[in-house]
Amino acid sequence: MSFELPRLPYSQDALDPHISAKTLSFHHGKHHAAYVSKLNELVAGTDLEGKALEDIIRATAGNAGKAGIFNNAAQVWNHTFFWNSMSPKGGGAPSGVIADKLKASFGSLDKFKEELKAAAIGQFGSGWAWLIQDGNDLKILKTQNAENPLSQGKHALFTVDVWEHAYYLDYQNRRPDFVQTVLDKLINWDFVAQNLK
Ligand code: MN3
Repeated sequence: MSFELPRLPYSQDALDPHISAKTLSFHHGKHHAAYVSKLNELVAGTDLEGKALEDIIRATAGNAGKAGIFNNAAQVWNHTFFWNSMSPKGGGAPSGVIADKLKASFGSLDKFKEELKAAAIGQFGSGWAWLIQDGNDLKILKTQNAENPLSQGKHALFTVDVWEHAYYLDYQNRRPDFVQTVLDKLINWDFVAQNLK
C-alpha cells in the first residue's frame, strides 16, 4: 500500500484571485505530487513501508541518515495541512473558543496576524510559518525546509507555506503580501478550530 496525493479540498481555481489556478496546478499537481511519489520510492522495501505518515515523520526526524525520507514525508503532511488551512470562504474573523484563545495569547486578531506574518517573513529561505497549541496557549512557530511541529512533538493548528513556489507566480518576491492575503482572505477558521485539543 502506498501513499496517494490527496485531492485538493476545493477546485483548482477556487482561491483565485488570491492564489491562482496556475499556482495550485503546479504546487499541488507537481510539487506535492512529487513529494508523494518520492516518498513511496524511498520507503519501498524498508521497515517504514506501510507505516502511517505521522509515524514515518516521527521515526525519521533528526536522523541525518534518513533525511530524504523525512523531508518527503514531512512535505507530504505539510502540504495537505496547508490546503486544509485555507478555504474559498475563509478569512475574516473567527468566533467561539478559537477567537477567545487568540485574544488571550496574542491580545487581538491583528496582533496574531502581525506575529504570524513576522515569522513568515523572518524565515530565511524556504520553510513554513505555523500557529500551534501548547497547553492552553497558542504560539507562533517558524520552521525551515520540511521541518514541522509534529517532528518537534508540537501540535499544529494552521500553516502557511513560504517556499517561493507557493507564491512566486502570483506575487513574485512579495512574500509579505502573500502571507497577508492568506491571513485576511483565505485562512480556514473552521479547520483551525477543529484542530484545537
Ligand atoms: Mn510547497
